[in-house]
Amino acid sequence: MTQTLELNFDGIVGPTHNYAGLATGNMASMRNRGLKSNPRKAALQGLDKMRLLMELGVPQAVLPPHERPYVPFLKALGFSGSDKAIIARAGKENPLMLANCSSSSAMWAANAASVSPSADTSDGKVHFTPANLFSELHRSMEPAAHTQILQTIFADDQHFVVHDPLPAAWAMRDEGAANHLRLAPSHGAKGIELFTFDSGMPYQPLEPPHHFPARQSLGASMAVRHRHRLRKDQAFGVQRAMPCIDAGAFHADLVAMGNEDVLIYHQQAFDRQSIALMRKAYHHLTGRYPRFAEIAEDNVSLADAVQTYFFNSQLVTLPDGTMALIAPAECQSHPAAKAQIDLLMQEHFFDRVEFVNVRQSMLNGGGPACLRLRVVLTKKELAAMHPGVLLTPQLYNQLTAWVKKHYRETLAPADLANPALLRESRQALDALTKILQLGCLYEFQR
Ligand code: SUG
Repeated sequence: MTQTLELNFDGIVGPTHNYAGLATGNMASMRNRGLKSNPRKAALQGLDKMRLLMELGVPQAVLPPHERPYVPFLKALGFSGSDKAIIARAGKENPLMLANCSSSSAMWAANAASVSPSADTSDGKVHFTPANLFSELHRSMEPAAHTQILQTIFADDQHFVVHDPLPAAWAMRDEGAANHLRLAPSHGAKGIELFTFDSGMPYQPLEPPHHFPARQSLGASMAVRHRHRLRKDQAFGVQRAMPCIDAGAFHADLVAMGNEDVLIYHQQAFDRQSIALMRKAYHHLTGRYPRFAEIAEDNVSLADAVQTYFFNSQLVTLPDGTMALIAPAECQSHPAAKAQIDLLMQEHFFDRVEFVNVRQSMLNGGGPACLRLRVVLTKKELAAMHPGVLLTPQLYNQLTAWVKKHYRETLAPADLANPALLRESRQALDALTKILQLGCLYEFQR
């Protein structure tokens, strides 16, 4: 059995999952604003994806949802009175702010943090930098809770360093692992880490021709590399081509995916020079060449990629060393995406494909890969983390029963103002901390 593995931490969808149209530049979020959601279905779809991975032999863990609606934020804006009264008043006076405070967006764990495995860091520890998620108001409420949760799970400072998020400033805007790729001969070997960024200069504001926000800064990408103590020849900043962002690919994981020595990317994702640099650096470090698959615009257009979330598939290593693609069901019914998957499989970029239905998340612009944070751990490091969040068949059963007990089947935007939702959500999260043995994680519990 291999001494190093990759653990996928999926965010559990929260009880307030809804469609508020909050994310500028995220086509699905903008298009589906105001739809009724089904939080129960959303959470069960997420758990089913996790079970699939577990059954394939890919280690799986969970991250708990954050406290929502997040009353402390409304208090900071001047709302006062009892928590119930604050929710009711915010619903009447500022429903958009209430929607921001009620988003279940912490479920997209790929935005929780950037992670560097101990094989890459000069102090031999696993480093985490929780993302500051500065670009979107509803997501800017996540970093403190992500930090606390990661500190709780990875508390052992002999093996782990959980940094603070970068300063919350436009020049340091950071969206975590969704913009981070790693190439290595195997999970446990030294690899090169690619930090993609969206703006040309560290302190450059949004340039006029681009109408959607560029959510990852060069400043953040540089700072994370320094903090994680990555060697110069093992860490690179790669600029993402701007047309991607305006086409709706607001994170790099909508135009590229990788695993071990494989990188599959859209023709328009990166410039030629960066691709050549990655190849050279990989060869220099490992003595081998990585396997790159460039997907032509004629095969899967950027628009198709954004519509199907083709690149938001999870490429994972199975216990026998082969690779599987965990692709959104939307790719199965899309002729161009399906044909491209078949072709990549024929060319042995992966050996198996599984299509997963995460439709409730997809309607908010989050595919299979958005829902998970990859953490490469040695067996020793695995033994040092909090075990309560590791998915087992028993925990899967407990969590599905918990969702069925606590989650609503429909949630319309107006329901967010109902104080009963606050009570239900807190009851659910309180019960979850017991299931996952996480102690008093939430502010309302203290
Ligand atoms: O930040 N959607 C998320 C989706 C994140 C996807 N993550 C990755 N690509 N890794 C976002 O845009 C929508 C919320 C709403 O509109 O209600 C939202 O936040």
